[in-house]
Amino acid sequence: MLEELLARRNLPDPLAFADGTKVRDAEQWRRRRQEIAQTLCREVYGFLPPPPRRWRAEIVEEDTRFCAGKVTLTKVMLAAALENGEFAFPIYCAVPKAAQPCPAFVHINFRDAVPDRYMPTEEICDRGFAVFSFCYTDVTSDNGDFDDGLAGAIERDAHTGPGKITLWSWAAMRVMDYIQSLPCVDQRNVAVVGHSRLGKTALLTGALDERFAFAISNNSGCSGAALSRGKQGEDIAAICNKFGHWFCGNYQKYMNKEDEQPFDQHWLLALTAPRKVYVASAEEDLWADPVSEFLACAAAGKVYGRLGVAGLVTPDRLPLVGECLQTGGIGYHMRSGGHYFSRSDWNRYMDFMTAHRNA
Ligand code: GTR
Repeated sequence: MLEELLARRNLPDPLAFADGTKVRDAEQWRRRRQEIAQTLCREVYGFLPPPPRRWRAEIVEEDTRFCAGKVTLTKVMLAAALENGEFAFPIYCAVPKAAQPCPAFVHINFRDAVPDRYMPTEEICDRGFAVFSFCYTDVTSDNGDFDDGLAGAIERDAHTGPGKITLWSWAAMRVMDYIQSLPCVDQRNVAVVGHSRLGKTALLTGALDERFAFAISNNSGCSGAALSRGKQGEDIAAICNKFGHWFCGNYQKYMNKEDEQPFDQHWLLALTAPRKVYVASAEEDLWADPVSEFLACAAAGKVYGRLGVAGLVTPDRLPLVGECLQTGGIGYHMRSGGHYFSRSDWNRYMDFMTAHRNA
């Protein structure tokens, strides 16, 4: 049944190079990965600014008694030297004291609060995970102002320069730079996670930065985890009309022309292979389109298969509400309810990371 549903979407093959030759092994996949990354950056998200020439971290606040003393919470300013000067933004680091080094999340959040309604910090730390978060608008505003924050510190090409999603991704990578200096974190088990527009951002981050062992997208939908071909709810025209600043200029040319894309969103998921990627949908989130999110996982699973690892392990049918597929390298669940980043989503991500923890 799934093969038939996928065939109807008429998807471009991530395992075929632009010249038509097929990827046969992991070595060729490494090259094809580069080709896919170039395509998605050039056509959808814009190219990442280069990493900073220099960066530094300064702890500006520290609470060693957070969560009744179980957790150390620090506020750290990360400052990077860039083309047009220095750019700095605050991050919030909640690290449990027990069982270090611990696996960790980089959570790209809508707010800077700790905890936050999308981030149950104590529950996360109680399960042995650290969580490093930042507020996306502390990096650059969520609008067409490309002079604000990080955007103002770099030069940007109108067609292929970074959209705002890419700039938020770049910041998540700087959090990873900082994490790499911390002995309290299990470096082999760091995830990047976000919800909705920030789920799109988390997928791009995990796709492009192989230091992340897990990329987790909560209800990311259009131009995130969901296939664009045949998608219900939001489409490329709707997203570009309202949120064109999230993307590079080139993306506009695919408005109402989904079928002309030489790629589709399963390529974004596939970039994480053979590392782990997780997509979560919500039953009532029809704007995001759970079916198109799920089918993208099934399509990306073929890349995992070619690399000799399980991708999406699923019965041959669409997912049921409440179903949780965590056996393969691609995780998926369908939560009941609407567009939201809930505690149950977090718990499932932690289940998956625990089951797939890298030794
Ligand atoms: C919606 C947008 C979605 C999703 C969401 C969000 O309005 O159309 O693509 O990203 O915003 O980020 O909350």
